[in-house]
Amino acid sequence: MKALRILFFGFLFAGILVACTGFGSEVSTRKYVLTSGFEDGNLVFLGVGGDINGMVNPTLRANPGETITVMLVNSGEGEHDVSLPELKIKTRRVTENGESVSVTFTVPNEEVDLEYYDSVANHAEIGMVGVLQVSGAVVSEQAVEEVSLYVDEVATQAFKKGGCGACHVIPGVSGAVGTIGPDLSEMGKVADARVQSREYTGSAKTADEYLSEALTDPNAFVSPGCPSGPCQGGLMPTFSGTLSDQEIQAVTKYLASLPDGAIAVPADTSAEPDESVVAVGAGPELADEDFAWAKQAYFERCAGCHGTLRKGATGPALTPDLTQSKGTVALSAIIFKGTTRGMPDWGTQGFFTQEQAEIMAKFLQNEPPAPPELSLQQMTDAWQLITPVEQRPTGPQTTRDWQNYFIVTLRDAGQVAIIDGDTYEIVNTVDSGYAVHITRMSASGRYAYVIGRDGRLALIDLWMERPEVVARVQTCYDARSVEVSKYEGPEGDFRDKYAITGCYWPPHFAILDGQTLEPMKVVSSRSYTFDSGEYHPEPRVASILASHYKPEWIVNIKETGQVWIVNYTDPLNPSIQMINAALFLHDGGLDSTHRYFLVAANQSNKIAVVDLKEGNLAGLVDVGAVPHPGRGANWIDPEFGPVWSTPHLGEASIISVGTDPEGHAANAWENVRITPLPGSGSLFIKTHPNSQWIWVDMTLNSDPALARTICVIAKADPSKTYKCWEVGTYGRAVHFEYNKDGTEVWVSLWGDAAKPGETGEIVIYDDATLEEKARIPDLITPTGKFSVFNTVNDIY
Ligand code: DHE
Repeated sequence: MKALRILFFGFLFAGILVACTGFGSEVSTRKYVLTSGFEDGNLVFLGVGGDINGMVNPTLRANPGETITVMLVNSGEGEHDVSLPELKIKTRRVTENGESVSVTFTVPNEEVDLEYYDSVANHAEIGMVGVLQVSGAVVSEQAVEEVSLYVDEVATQAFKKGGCGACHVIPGVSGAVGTIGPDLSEMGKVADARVQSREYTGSAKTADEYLSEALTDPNAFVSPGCPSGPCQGGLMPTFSGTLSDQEIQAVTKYLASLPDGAIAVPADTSAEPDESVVAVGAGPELADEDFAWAKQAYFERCAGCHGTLRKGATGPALTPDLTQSKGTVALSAIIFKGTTRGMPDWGTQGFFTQEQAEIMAKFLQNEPPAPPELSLQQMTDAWQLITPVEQRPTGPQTTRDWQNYFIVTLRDAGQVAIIDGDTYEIVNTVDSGYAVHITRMSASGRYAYVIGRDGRLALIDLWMERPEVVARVQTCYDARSVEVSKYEGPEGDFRDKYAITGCYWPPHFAILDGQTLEPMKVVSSRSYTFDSGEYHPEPRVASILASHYKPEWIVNIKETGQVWIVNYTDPLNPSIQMINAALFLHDGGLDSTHRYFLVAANQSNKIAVVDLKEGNLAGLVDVGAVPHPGRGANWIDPEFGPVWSTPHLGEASIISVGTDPEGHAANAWENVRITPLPGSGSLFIKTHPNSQWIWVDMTLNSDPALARTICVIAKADPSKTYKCWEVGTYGRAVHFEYNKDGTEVWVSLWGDAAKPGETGEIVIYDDATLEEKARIPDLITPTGKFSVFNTVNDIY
């Protein structure tokens, strides 16, 4: 295969040599070949062949008085030259892909360091600059196998230009360690086998044609072999417009040569990049208005998974040292099309245009802007007590069964609807924070606490005839969780006394007066990772749960992997017990006895179990890819006894963990059962002690039909799904909630706020028969629904 490549590029090189200038009559004893390229988002010179092969802005060496040749080959990234100002040398510009120029000259007869650079535009400023070192220590000749090395160079540069390493493992290409698409290490062999296989749907007859087709018409055949299962159609972009014909041919030839023709990666650019030494250049330029748009869109769509400082958690880290090598093309394809591992397809869903996906891709290659902090005083200054406690009702003013209210998130309206669970009437709709996330109830059930992603918290009094917001506060700029004090026992009665908010940014939690929301205390979660003890500047506060056992909150610190047990008996001086658990703690719930708290460490593929009575880690359970339980589901497995279940974002299954260390000791904190689902992308699962079913969604599946499909599993036969069906004809089915007596299940159909008739609705099912009972139509993007009674009592 190597020979083939040499033949192919022999033609090209004939052209290059004809184009060379400057050899003149001098006899050169040393030749260096440079090409233009990108490294970490910067334009650079790359060494080709010999000792400098693959090196960025290589140091060229010569003996004093030696005559050497420097050749520059344009790899397609604009116009370039080579200048050595001290020697008054400046080559002509190479403007076309593959065009070359060379210059032969005699270096000074003394030891000296001479700068060489590209004098075109600001290329030197942004990275194309190196040193020619004249020193008596250089003796050996620099032999350049020009032809074959240049072939590889075109291919590796094209891989970088296309950002292929963001999704694929590509031997010989530094930093190409992506796990979204197939591993290309043996692509030559694979392509040979594919064209002959029955499953192949494209029109190629040879391996080369197959590879070329994969680059120019990737949907002709979608590979079954991605790391997390079959690859997703439509994700791989076409490179027809991005790479030149010559580059596509080089890439094709290189891939066809694998595994035997793999280039050895130079020692200083190993395939597993050492993050501590990766140089970060300036990211691609963005106009001010594009930067401002991307900053806001990142906060709204991306920060939740990737972090405000982009250090990663539910989604991977997106700091420039990692994104620049992926490049704009690959990043925008991922942003637009999503991945099977849970990254939403923002473009296909209509949230970003292709152009906006590119702007976001460029934004991600720049340093994240520093977000502001928020002090207790600032929280207090903005706090609003709308109806003081003494002006509120002293008993329920309504004749409705307010404990059977559902507080329904209307996500994109920034509101919640309070819906009567008996009559399905909307009792009131109130404004809350931007993109409302969750609601929790006070221990008596009287108050609902609604938190938006923007950290705005609204307190609603459900005793009012028409429930209204009685207080507001903002304790974060980016938040996901709120909880209340629920304990009543020998240590005191703390019901309805305090509230706590958990913030993504700034990374802290805040303790508030439960009846007025007056800020009382703020505690930073910035700390050190539990395992390696590394400082983390942004450990976000994920789920928070109130213990029924003690006056304590269970506060999950995502990036440091610790569960903090916060005792609130003295909220101004709270004591915190730190329990080491697992990195990337996210969402979770209690077991049926309320003694144990089970929390998903989502990117660690684990469930951590905390014993709230003993205050220690009871277990750590290995589960599938990216578990996402919501609060999970508690039920009795016919074979394994009491279990708690979670579905996954990253794989098509539910797993069940044994939760009864006394009655079923052998199963306790073990992954005892896997129930397959028709697709991945699940967000929520739910059941009720009175129900024979477990309900599960697949909200983030990239197949629109599966995204609006829900399934039920019979507790009597949990080895498979009992029934799956589409909840509607548009949108995504998400989140379940039971009514107070456990006879009905409410499911949200999450639509598009901009499409009248398809904005969203709630679909209500009879839990016994699974028959649809009613729909509450024309709601704006309903997502979570929280029954007052079930939320107070942690029934799920
Ligand atoms: Fe949520 C719960 C975080 C995306 C709807 N979500 C939670 C909790 C956390 C969290 C930490 C647990 C709170 C608790 O129990 O105290 N959610 C995040 C994210 O970081 C993430 C992945 C990305 C983001 O940018 O926010 C995310 N969540 C979503 C959504 O896209 C959902 C479907 C719609 C939305 O609001 O944007 C969504 N999350 C929910 C709901 C719950 C929730 C409905 C409560 C479930 C329950 O039954 O308790």
